[in-house]
Amino acid sequence: QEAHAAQMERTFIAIKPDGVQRGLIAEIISRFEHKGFKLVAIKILVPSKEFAQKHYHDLKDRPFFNGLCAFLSSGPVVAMERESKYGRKLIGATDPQKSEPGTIRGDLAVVVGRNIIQGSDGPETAKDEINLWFKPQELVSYKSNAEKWIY
Ligand code: RTP
Repeated sequence: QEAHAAQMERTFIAIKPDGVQRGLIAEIISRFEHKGFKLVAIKILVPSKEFAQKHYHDLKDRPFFNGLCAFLSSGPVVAMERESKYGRKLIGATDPQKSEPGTIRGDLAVVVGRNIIQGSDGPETAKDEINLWFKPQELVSYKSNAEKWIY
């Protein structure tokens, strides 16, 4: 069981300032919780502009980079780490106009610059994002009995 937990893929998820200010924290968290993705870290913070630039460093050459970093640092963000492989399916396509109904963005967001949530796009970016946002002592390790029934 310990080995299983250690190997389980981890993903970083953040509810962006628009999701927090629209009062969607509980709605978004409940989607992951109901699916059965185990929460191992969570906190609320206002990221600095420099921190946002680090988080989005891959996009630094894109025309929307400055606006995106300004927006991420404009208010509280709820940062989470979960054990899950398929977070992106629940989140939906980057552009909410193209995300399927049933996904978080498809159901709750309208425009690409205000798509309420971010999730790692693969195991490598997940590791980088988790290291950027969380200290090791902020992660909890526990056995969820529900895993026996869901997975
Ligand atoms: P995320 O990292 O936020 O989950 O988003 P993603 O992988 O689905 O999309 P990515 O290409 O990494 O873009 C990061 C965020 O930038 C904003 N964006 N704006 N044309 C635009 O104005 C534009 N394109 C992307 C979105 O908020 C996207 O989530």
